[in-house]
Amino acid sequence: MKAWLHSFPDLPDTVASPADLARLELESALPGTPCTLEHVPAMGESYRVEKTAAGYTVSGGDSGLLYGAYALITRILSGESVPPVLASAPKYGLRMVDCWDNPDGTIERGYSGRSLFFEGNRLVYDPARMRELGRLLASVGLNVLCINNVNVHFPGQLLLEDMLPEAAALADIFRPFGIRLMFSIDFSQPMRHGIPTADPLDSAVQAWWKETAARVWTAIPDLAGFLVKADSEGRPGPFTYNRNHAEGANMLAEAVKPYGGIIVWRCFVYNCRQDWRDRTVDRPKAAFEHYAWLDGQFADNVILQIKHGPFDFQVREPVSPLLLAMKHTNLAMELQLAQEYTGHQIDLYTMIPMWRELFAEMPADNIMSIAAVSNLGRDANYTGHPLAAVNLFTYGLLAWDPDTDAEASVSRWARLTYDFTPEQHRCLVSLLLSTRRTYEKYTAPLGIGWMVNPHDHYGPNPSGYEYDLWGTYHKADRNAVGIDRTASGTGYLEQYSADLQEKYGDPATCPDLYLLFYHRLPYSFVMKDGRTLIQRIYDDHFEGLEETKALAEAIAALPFPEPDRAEIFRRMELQLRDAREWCDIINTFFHRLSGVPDTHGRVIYD
Ligand code: GCW
Repeated sequence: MKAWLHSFPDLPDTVASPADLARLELESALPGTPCTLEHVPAMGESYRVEKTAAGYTVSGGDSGLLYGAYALITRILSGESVPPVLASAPKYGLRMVDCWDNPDGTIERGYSGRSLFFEGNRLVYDPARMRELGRLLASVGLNVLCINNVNVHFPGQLLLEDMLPEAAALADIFRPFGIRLMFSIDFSQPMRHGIPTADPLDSAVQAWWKETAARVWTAIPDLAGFLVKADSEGRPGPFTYNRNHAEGANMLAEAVKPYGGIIVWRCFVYNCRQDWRDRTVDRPKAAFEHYAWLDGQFADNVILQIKHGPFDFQVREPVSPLLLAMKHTNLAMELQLAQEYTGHQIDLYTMIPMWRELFAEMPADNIMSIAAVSNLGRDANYTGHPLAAVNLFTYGLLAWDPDTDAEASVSRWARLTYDFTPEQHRCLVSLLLSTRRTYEKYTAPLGIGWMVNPHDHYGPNPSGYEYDLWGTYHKADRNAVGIDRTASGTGYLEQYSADLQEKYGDPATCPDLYLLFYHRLPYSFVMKDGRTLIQRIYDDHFEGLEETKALAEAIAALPFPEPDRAEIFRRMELQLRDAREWCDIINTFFHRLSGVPDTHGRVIYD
């Protein structure tokens, strides 16, 4: 079993550089194929692989050589033909994986076991597993790993204080893989050191961060930077001192600048203490309102990291208007591999079709970097569900090249993981590509989002958040459902350009799958295909359940090797149970409210 390179030989712990590693990997993966490496430092991360009479010549800069080696290895092992010249450069500078790992070994929104990096409030790890992880990430071109949760509570802060030697040793392990570490920091951290404030304009605060940066970069000279969640869901930030986020981020940026460090500043700022009675606040508007006016005011070494949609990693959201608005600021788009709202790595959910849709709405040049919340954990297969690894793999390819084709990349992962016949392979790829739509059908309808159990975010609960503080309401009543976000409603749509306002503003032209994100509509609303809104809701849910049954049958017919087989089947059973629960609860919810029967007379439980 190839298992996407897990089963490769363990790497020696003495690898000096990406070039050395490239040589080792080529020798062990392609024995008997002579490969020559040409180190061209100016090529940086880019590579060129050329077929020669005897074998291949791989040229590239430091990590370019390694990426070239993996490009060749993964193509050959997946049975793809290698063109005479294979040359590539990454589109985005920082291709980040953000782990939400806590020092006590738990992972916030983690579904693959405990942390790979922490236990008992210490940084402890298995070096052999770290090398294996380095190989997985580098083999798809990922180059930054933030190891700790953006929610930095004490003792997470100790990373900068007394876990630095262990962190430096970890950075040494990842360095030959072209991977740099990043740390999440707590904006109020100076206050643990006798400074009475964290005001970014206070000179003692500024001096503390400068000294800290000097200490941290002395220990880890190539640390990529700091990741900051400020004024978000209770985390401290500049608002406490009446400072804006440019003032906060720029202060940190100045401290890390001498070392080439970057401040990645998250824009997940909204009122998480909203009164559901208050109709004047519409949560998706928040990020744009907080940041768009600051465009052009951030230092060069600040990157604003913006979640892909205006809410929070729902199954379907429009592209965040902030990603389209800030033309004079370095931006990173944040995706989420961890399946927080997409089935907890129990339900099958292949993400690349969704990511392709995002890029169809947003020019790839709008961003300079890309990040994804990790789906990794200490489980032997790293991603809990064996098939969830496809999301890490395809994310890497997309972060390198946003034009990456969904089917081709899923297909490469499948070939690198399972030895199937061509027919079985085609079946697996098409199943994986279908899973996002299936999940979307049986969960909250037509872009409305949420409807999950509060807090853990798994399973249906149509009004679980309806009278809560989080700003995620559907306002379903006996006549209608949804929130009007056009100019006549909350005005959210006005954060977009005129052409998008036109496309989404009229329910007659708004694509069906976004209808209830933008509009409040009566159940009798007639959709483009002639069905009523309520009938469409019922149909989608019944279809989602039927598709899941078919998925389970097709998956059962594929010869997955153990231990994957047992794990895949076990989770498929749970997905089937949950899809049924979703289908019946959502249909019953809308049927009870509307009183409208299903035109096909299928069973809806009252
Ligand atoms: O959706 C919320 C999650 C939190 C997470 C937060 C964020 C790390 O439920 O668990 O906190 O997003 O992105 O900061």
